[in-house]
Amino acid sequence: MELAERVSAHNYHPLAVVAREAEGAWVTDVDGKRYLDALAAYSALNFGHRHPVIMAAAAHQLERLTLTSRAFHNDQLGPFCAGLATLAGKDRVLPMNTGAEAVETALKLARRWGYDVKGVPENEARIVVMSGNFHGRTTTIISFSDDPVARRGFGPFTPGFDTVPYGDAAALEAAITPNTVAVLVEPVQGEAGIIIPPAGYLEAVRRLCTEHEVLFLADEIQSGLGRCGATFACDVEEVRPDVYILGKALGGGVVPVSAVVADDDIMSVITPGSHGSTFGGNPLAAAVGLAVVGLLETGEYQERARVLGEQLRERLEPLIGHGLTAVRTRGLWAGVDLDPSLMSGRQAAEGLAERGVLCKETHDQTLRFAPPLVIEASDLDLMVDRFAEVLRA
Ligand code: IF1
Repeated sequence: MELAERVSAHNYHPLAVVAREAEGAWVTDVDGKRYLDALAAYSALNFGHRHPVIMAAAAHQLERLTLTSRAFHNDQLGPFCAGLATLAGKDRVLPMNTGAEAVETALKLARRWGYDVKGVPENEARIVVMSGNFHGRTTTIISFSDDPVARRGFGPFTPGFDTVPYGDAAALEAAITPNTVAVLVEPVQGEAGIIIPPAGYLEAVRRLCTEHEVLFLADEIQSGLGRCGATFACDVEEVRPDVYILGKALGGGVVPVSAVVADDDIMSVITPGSHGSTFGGNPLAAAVGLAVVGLLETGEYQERARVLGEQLRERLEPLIGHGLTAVRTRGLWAGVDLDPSLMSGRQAAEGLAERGVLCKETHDQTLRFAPPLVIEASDLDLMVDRFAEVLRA
């Protein structure tokens, strides 16, 4: 820990836990202490640490071919894109690596679609984004963040974005102009504290986008791939966006894998040489991504998230008024607001770490629970029992 603090940039303030190995929902530190992982790398570990199916796919591919660049084909990209496109009910996949790259890709896709298909005048495209959004850390993405900590000292910023209150369909309708090409929205806001929009909001976004010929870009990087009790968070409201933006768990917790998934009438505006990435769609990433698609095709993990999420909600809600002021859940994902007079989110996370549970606060008073979807029901109870102990301490 001291070495890392001496030689790596201080862009994080980690808990004093040094992980050495992990399996499933459990992490072991360098002293042999075991922790239950209630963060799952912000939902990048939906299938747990080192899931055997994912590790087997990675090991097999490591023995054959790891990288070619996109200058040539490889035998893994086709099957991966076909599997993911089918899972999403779309025609085509543009593979990238990190979530931010997929968000940037979707923004470029929407702008070019606006010019080439919708007929918006060049350089006049507008994209509507939400208050409280988190879509990544690139300069363009923080240009439309409303978090001063994410923006300070990083200007000048990219123009072309209009912000509306999250969950407010009327405000969204008012913000759409003839030059609006897309709406970018998290179906559930993660960093904001697992903020669930009012019932019917995602349907309203869908209706408004259809009426005004605007692309509905769903950032499912954190909410997708089983976390919300369905393949995508949009599925919970039976809404189908024009573009799925995926990442995190798509890489199985092994390598960064992200993707933009859409039909041909949108994806066809991307022509050879107009967008790319050294590692996007590499054979190792594609092999792991295909294994993840295979895990999601059974529906087993979506069901687990639903059933365990219900157990989590039933265990957390009685704590309202006993240390908590609010509980928000969707699938196996919970945001709880701590009573400020009791403790901060950081203090709660530290208390949980002392009791062998890894968690992370978001902003000052909110703690988020996002254990791997492979967690045992008994371990989920243990997680809440430890949390109740922290609140009582
Ligand atoms: C950090 C937050 C979570 C995301 C959504 C895109 C991205 C993310 C909905 C970008 C990434 C990560 C980034 C990481 C911590 C974590 C995070 F606290 F930052 F906001 F999860 F809530 N869309 N979220 O949640 O994906 O480029 O990171 O692969 O930056 O501290 P990425």
